[in-house]
Amino acid sequence: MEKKSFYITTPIYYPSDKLHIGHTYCTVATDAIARYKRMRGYDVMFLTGTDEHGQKIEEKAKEAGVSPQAFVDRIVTGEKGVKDLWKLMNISNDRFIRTTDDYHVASIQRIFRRMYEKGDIYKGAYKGKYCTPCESFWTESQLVDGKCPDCGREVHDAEEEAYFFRLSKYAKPVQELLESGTFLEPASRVNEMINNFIKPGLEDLCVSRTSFSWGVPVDFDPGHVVYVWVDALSNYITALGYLNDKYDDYARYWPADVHIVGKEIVRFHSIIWPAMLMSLGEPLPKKVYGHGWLVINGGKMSKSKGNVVDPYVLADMFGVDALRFFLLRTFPFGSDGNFSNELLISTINTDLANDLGNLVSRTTAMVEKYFGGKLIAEREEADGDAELIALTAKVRAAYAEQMDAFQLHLALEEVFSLIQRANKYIDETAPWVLARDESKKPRLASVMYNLLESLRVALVLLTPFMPETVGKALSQIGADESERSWDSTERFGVLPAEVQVHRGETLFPRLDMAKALAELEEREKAANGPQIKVEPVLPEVSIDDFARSDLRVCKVLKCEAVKKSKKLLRFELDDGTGTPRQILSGIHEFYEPEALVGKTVVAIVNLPPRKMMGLESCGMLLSAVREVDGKEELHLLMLDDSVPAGAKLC
Ligand code: ME8
Repeated sequence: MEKKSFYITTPIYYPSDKLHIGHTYCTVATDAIARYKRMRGYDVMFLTGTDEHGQKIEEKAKEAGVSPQAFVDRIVTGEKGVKDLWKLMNISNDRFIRTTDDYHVASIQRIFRRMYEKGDIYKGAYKGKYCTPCESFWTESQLVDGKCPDCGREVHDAEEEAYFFRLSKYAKPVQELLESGTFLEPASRVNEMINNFIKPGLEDLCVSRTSFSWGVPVDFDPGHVVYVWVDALSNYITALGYLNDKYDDYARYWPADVHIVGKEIVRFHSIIWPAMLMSLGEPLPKKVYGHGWLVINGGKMSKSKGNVVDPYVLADMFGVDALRFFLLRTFPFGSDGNFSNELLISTINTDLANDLGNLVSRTTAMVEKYFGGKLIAEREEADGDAELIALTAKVRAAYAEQMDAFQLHLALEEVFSLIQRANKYIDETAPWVLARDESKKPRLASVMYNLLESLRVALVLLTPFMPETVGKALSQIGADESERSWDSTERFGVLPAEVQVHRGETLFPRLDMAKALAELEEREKAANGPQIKVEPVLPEVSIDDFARSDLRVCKVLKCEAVKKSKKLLRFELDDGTGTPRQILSGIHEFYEPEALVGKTVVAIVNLPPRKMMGLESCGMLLSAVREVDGKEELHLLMLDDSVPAGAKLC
């Protein structure tokens, strides 16, 4: 029988900075759902990727002094970049799209043209506030005190030619879509969309810009680039081969079963995206699920607030699976969750070390101790077994229901109710008492078997959340491949009667809260390194302009503090001309004058002379200056003493 398809996506990430734990949360959640669906026998397509165009990226690249493509390449494919992070987090995406991929760019041009030819895109004028020095358009609401939010300078009214998408035309069908069935979940987001965006009136959307160039060019009107959201949203179909030859899966997977997205981009996915698809005459996705944010002390993580949490540090210290588990067990998927290191450590201790880890280690230890690792075939059932067996079946069914509704934390809650019940079953049956009496061996074997079986079912259900560790635990309890599938959990009693356990390493060691917090702080500090403020690269100068600066090697003949000045040092330098040169330099707070005599330094010698504290300075010494952790550091440029005075720098 042909498998049913299941197409699931995450948002494609802006590679404007390194990804943090909030991004990781979304992708790990999507991964758990994708793994669950595969386990249930679906033909899954799980797509993620990066959204690489737009003004923000163009500006960041400029600041970094590299091309936009080089800038995004570093964040997407470079060390500890997006792709590395997903590999580390064991993300099982089937495809990874970059919006700078050629096939995607070509599809976007065709999509734009199709909507234009249909009459849904037309040419108009984009009105806004323009900051001339920054060459940026702003909307009224983006201004800060009526000024440019980037440079704080005056802005003026301006217009630029732009294309518009007739979003207004689709207001009614989009509203009907939002109100019908379960297109948008959680249901609370539906009213938010209707009241905040549809009811006030949907305006046509500006879908091209001419004031920057890092985007997909409109092929029939070159100076325009396609609005980044039109480009980004379309990734969900271009990655399947829509209007391109790269892939051929559109018929197989579209419409998507679910787009998993963060709450702030629900608007784009539940209003603009369906309207675009209606315009293209394509089927609509079956569902958009808007998850909440991970917040810190109630506020969103952001680099400017300095409160972003680095997933690399957490995964390295606690393990990938513990981190995946924590994210999905702790925070209800549809709501915001307050992230803290304390919560992470206590969840690992309570659920993983105490409940799950203990159950695995106690059970395997007892099978080893009482049966040499291999159970005997004779069994003796007793009252109390039926309840554990019935609970196992109930948990499996409830888990499936919650997973199908993307209530990942509730699905885990179910599994843990079984794990806790199994731990209690150990206390109730007291195997150590049964073990004292040889005639109770069949009963003891039965208790052990029931524990292994309920544990096996719990572990299979945990597989989408912690694939690595669960695999190890299933090996410890002697489950082979055929005893790890979803179908194998339908029935209690699948493990062979004489199952062989292999006690192994402790899966989740208990953590000491204070020690773990202190170590984490150290690791975070080490990972961040000193905060060095990097100045943006200045605009280009010609080689001729540069060559007009006369930079020379000088030897320090004399150096002394200038009287009544805290900062100034007076240098007498041999610049190779035979006449000593006097230069004043404000570096006393960084150097004692005696220490500099005899050093080989570099000066620019063709600056106009300048008077300071009554003394003439003929040039300037070169230093390397940087701000580290908010404090200025200065290093006078010094060369090897073998370089002679008067040598020119070029
Ligand atoms: O929005 N907690 O990209 P993005 C939970 N390129 N989720 C968070 C989060 C947090 N603290 N911070 C960010 C974009 N996210 C677009 C998407 S899709 C066609 C284009 C989530 O890198 C955020 O909600 O800014 C969003 O869903 C995702 O990370 C990507 O954010």
